[in-house]
Amino acid sequence: MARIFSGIQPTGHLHLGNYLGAIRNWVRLQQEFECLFCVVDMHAITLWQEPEALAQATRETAAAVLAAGINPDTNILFLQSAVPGHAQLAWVFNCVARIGWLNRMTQFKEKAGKHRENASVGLYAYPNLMAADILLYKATHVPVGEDQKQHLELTRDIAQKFNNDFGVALFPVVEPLILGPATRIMSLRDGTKKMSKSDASDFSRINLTDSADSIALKIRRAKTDPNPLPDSPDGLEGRPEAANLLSIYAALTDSSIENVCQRFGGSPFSDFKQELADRAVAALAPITAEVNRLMADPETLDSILRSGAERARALAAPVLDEVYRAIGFLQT
Ligand code: AQP
Repeated sequence: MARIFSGIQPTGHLHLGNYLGAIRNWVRLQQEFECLFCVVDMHAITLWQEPEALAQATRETAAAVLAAGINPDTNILFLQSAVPGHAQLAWVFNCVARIGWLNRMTQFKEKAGKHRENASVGLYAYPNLMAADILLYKATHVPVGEDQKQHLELTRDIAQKFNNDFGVALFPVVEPLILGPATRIMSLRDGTKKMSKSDASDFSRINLTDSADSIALKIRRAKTDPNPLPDSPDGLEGRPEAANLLSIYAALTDSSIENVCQRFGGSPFSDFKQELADRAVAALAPITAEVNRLMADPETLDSILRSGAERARALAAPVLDEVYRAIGFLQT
């Protein structure tokens, strides 16, 4: 059976982009695939995280995944740091991947910015850890957003090089799953930047923990342009904020941008924003309520994560044994 690995970083409040671009798809995928869902706290620390905030965001992320509808009995939901195999295999991959490969990763360049020399080694080696996350379970498919496609290519290169170097057929060729119409939700303040947990402005994103009033206010304040909505997608050329709001509406209503343009063409943004806020609140309110309920019961949440980690460790152990044998590590 095809196996899926998906990760999400506990770097802040989860937002509508994480929901529409990732978690909502995971909920659908759990019907068809054997799935591992991982809160990748080790990836999170490649950039500075306040320890208390990290712990809080880790629980909140797990709670949001559960609240969105992931079943922890039929899937495995766990914390990356609770399964040592991720770090162990990542070290092996640090020795398989080439520096030239990592130098080509655009996300490192974006995240390190001008202060490259000051970036953590972890941020640079991040794609090797991501390859380890996936290959530790011999996952066959990974649902990724556009921004992660390059890292997945690298995972394939690492798997292939390992297999060639050691003359084994240990790792599968991992396939990306790019799903749904809303693979990239943009910031509400700037339609050319993706909606992100770490954006300094809370008005740039709709958090899964926002109240109905706050969602409506953020949508009312979302940047637009002075023209009315177009009646076809062609009219969205050069209007990134309008395109973003329409694609959010399309994703929330499971319809196409064409249909949304036909429905709202000629309307002022004020009318459209009201409808959009209603749709967003209707989709998110049940999730928010469930996140709050789970956050008030950390024992249950932690016990779900503990059981997930145990099951993940059991899957990882034989793969790591195979890897160690192939390399020539003595198993005493
Ligand atoms: N704006 C987005 N639109 C669609 N999908 C998105 N994802 C993230 N932002 C958007 C998808 O959510 C999943 C988990 O992402 P992540 O938390 O591992 O890392 P990220 O992509 O770096 O997310 P953020 O919110 O932008 O976090 P920070 O600010 O910490 O970097 C992935 O499948 C991602 O594609």
